[in-house]
Amino acid sequence: MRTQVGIVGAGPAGLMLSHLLHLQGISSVVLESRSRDYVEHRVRAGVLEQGSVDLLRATGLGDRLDREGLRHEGIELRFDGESHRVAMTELTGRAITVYGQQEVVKDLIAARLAAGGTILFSAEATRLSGLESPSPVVHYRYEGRDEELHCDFVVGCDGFHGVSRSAVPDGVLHTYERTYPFAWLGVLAAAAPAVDELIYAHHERGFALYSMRSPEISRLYLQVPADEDIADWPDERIWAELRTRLETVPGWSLNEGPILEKAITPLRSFVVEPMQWQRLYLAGDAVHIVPPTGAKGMNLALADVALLGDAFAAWYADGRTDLLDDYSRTALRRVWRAQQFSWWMTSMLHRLDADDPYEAKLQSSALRYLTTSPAYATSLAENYVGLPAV
Ligand code: RFL
Ligand code: PHB
Repeated sequence: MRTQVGIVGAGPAGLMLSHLLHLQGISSVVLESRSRDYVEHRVRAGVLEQGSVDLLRATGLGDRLDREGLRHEGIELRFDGESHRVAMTELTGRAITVYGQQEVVKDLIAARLAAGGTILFSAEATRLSGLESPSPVVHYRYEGRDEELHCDFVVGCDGFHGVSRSAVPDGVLHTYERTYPFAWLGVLAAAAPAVDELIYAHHERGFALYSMRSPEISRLYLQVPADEDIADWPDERIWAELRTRLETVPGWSLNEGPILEKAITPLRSFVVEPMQWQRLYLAGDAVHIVPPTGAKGMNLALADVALLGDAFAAWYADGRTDLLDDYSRTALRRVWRAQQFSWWMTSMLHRLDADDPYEAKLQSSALRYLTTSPAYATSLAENYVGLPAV
């Protein structure tokens, strides 16, 4: 098979890139190791920055998002038995939209298939070759056979565990990373959200987050130790811990309901530089991971491929290489802003070291400062809703 741009991975990055290329008249094929059903039902991110919403609308994907997405103009911080609102829209003029990642993925798949695009599901890329030539190849397994996808460029959008990054020879890439001694236990519950806005709660037993997906579905997270086993968390224990960490304000209680799904995700900060080698471009979680506290992962993936869409358009329209050459440098500016913001939010809100009361005092002071200083709160708000330029 031959196409102009070969894309590995049908997450938000790969699918959005294929959609953007199609709008520019550039052909692409997306290879995805999982089934369509699997990627459409994988519960992950939920917060779209203003810039991501603008991109989805501008490329014809705004209809269901505008009908079902929940626009939020603030977030709540809970700590020391108090509750404070960060009025994001008042402070920045911008807002976030709560709309599940799997809904973005469904909308993108539907748009690509309606336009006659090719997404091969259950097609696992096994290796890349010829990246230094004008015609690189993605080798993949499909329906029990070894196949080849020949293209002008390969874009690795295959997430943290994908194969694309490892096609770059040793010594080229630099890795920057941080692991945290805790993870998030995330649950999806058939319970009406008890609030209109997200609650980020700092508690001596650990961080908790109250989010949602719709007027009927809540999405909740608990900080747990990094090596925690989900089998040790029956539903009753999860609800009890959520109540302890979130019901800290007099007269407020959460709504409980059947837990539809639960999983534990480790927290990690990770960046690989540069994001390109020869004819291979890397985007999204394949080259950078942020802890979810800043809600940046999916937004960064979309921002990467927005740059790539313009860069390939310039190359195919008039042979311009400047945008392709600048891709890594330009993308990394936003990536590092999100890294710092996500690390800062994570450090401020989680229980770090139980034996270090000094850390806990710093956290309380930072949280209190956010509630008294518009300048500090604006810094949080403008990063959270997404900076137009970085
Ligand atoms: P994805 O979504 O991981 O997609 C990669 C795809 O590549 C496929 N693949 C392969 N396909 C073919 N051949 C191979 N060899 C392959 N290897 C892998 C995989 O099956 C997959 O379909 O990466 P992408 O597109 O870069 O998107 C990144 C986002 O998914 C990720 O950053 C976010 O989910 C992170 N994240 C959040 N981001 C936000 O912006 N806001 C949030 O509120 C937010 N909350 C979260 C999150 C991630 C979480 N988890 C579970 C990691 C909350 C959680 C709990
Ligand atoms: C979510 O709704 O899944 C969510 C919201 C905010 C975050 C992370 C995840 O910071």
